[in-house]
Amino acid sequence: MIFDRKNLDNETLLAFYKKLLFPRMVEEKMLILLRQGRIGKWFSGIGQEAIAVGSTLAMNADEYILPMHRNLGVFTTREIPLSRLMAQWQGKPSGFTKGRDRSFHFGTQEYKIIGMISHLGPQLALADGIALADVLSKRKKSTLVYTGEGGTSEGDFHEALNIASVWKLPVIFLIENNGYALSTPTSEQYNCRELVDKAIGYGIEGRRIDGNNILEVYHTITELNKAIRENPRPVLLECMTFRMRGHEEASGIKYVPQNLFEWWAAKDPVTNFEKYLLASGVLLKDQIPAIRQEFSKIIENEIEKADAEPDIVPDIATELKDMYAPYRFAVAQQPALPVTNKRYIDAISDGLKSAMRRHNNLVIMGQDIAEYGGAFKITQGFVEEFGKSRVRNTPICESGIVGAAMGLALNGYKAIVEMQFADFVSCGFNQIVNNLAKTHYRWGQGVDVVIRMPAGAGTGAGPFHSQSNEAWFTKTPGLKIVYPAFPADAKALLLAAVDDPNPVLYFEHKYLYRGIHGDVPDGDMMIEIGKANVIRQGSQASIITFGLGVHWAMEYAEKHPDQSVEIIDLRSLQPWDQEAVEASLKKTGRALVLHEDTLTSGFGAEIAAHLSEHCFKYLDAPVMRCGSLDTAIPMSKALEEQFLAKARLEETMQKLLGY
Ligand SMILES: Cc1ncc(C[n+]2csc(CCOP(=O)(O)OP(=O)(O)O)c2C)c(N)n1
Repeated sequence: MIFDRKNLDNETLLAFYKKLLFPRMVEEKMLILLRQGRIGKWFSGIGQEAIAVGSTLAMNADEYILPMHRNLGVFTTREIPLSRLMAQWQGKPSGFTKGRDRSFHFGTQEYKIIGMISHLGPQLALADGIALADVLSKRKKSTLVYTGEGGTSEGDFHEALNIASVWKLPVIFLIENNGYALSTPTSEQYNCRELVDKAIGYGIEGRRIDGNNILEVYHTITELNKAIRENPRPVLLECMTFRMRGHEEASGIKYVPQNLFEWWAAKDPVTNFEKYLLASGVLLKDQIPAIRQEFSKIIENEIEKADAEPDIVPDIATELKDMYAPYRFAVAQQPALPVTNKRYIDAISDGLKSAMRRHNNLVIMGQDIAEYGGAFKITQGFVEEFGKSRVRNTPICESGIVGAAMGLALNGYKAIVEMQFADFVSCGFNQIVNNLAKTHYRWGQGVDVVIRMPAGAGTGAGPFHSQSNEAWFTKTPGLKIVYPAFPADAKALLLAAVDDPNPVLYFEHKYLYRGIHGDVPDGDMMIEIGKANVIRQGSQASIITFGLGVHWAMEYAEKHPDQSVEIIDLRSLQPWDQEAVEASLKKTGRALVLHEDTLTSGFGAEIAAHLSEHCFKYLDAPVMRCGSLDTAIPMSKALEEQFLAKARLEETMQKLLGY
């Protein structure tokens, strides 16, 4: 192995050696602790340390790194005390996730490290958002994100590189090519000659280097950083290395040919660098035992410190509270604002514009939303007022853009993502339910992102442009979900969603866009998320509904003036207003839960279950549900009408009142 020190002095080289040796020694200790059952899982990075250490040394301390499961060297090089890492691995209180997540699955703003979730791939787009925040703030910074070669097969890899290239984001995408993804060799993972060749397809620079040579890693990334901080653009960097142990310590290595281990053992990053330093007189042979002894002592002490820490005492209230970033809705003492009569769609646009004016750090992203104004023209004219850097057309990649939105939030921005149709959120599902939703619970970081969801049927648009998919998300703790049914609520809930530091899914019904209008306050006004509205008083039965269902219920009530029907518009589904619903039921004794979503496991099931459990003694009839047919949504008018819950509203109400 050839080492080129370039301009590095002896002292720096010695410091690099220590940075490289330390994680190796920690790893060796981990193998012992693992055998003793004092830590759970361990993904060894032995043999790959030069990448983690060399790359971290090349980053400035205030630049973000997004490492993977084998990159202990990132954490030690950034000098996180080993006792805190141990506490994290043992699930102790002073760990980064309070016992809620394992191994390296945590982030820390203090050390500018954003750890991965278990899923391979999503971290790549987070780096895009972080870098975008730097570019928008005119900070000359680089962001470094890792993936294994196996992870490059995920769609998230493609989306993140494409976005970074189109938006010229200063991100180093570092592939740690260690030969195997669990048991899968590279020959079964990809079929290009070298992974770095993929850079050509994205129109970006690619480099392939020896990942076992710390100086090559350090110099390459230092040089790339210098260039991309000044002239922002992404780079794909393939670092060749080898996984010297099993995928994780329990999984064995039988499938790896022995000769590969021998070949790569000769290229060991620590011993080769040590040899080089000895040969060049930077390190003296008799210094090594002293360095090792010092490290052993530190390691023992730090482990003892973590061992001495008491275990976590479980507390349900704390767990529930920490699911969400703290937020107190300030009940505004608003003067009566002048109003203008507006369509639902214009109220949304109005709310968005107000939000953009209120928050200078708010960025909207979506397909065709800039000059074109979006598929429904909600952002028409926004580019003129807010500019293209804050009103961003995106490539067609929902997962990447939701990930980039989270990255923006991690780096001080707020983001709104417009799904062109709510149906397409399925392509960004993982980022929402696993990254956006779980991050605050895991390591205490709020994710200030709103996803706009143009949802619902009624326009004959068929199975993939009409879905009511709120129930895909209502069962995911960590998300807030709102669903306005009127123009004033649409504006107020949008402003509230943007104000809230948690991820909020904002459902807007396409059928209502141009179909309804109402008075909307001209100024900024918010409604507290989680508060329902009793829009019609009654004494015989309560219809509990939201979205288009509210309008069906109103139509029903008008058609039946002889029946005294109370209508509750939930407005928010997560959290939902249990108090208002219970109060209504106690008054009427009969409840119908109505929604446009299909019946089985629709959100109505949750409300019905809640009422049966908590309000049984007030019920004069079983709680009934009225939902759409348990089929996909058909296109033709007659079929769609038959599908929708509205077709069964009369008969269900008859059943409820006649019981
Ligand atoms: C989306 C997803 N699919 C599958 C897995 C299970 N899994 C965990 S690590 C791993 C192999 C990863 O290989 P690679 O990306 O090359 O990284 P390495 O472990 O070799 O460092 C697999 C399949 C996962 N974590 N995420």
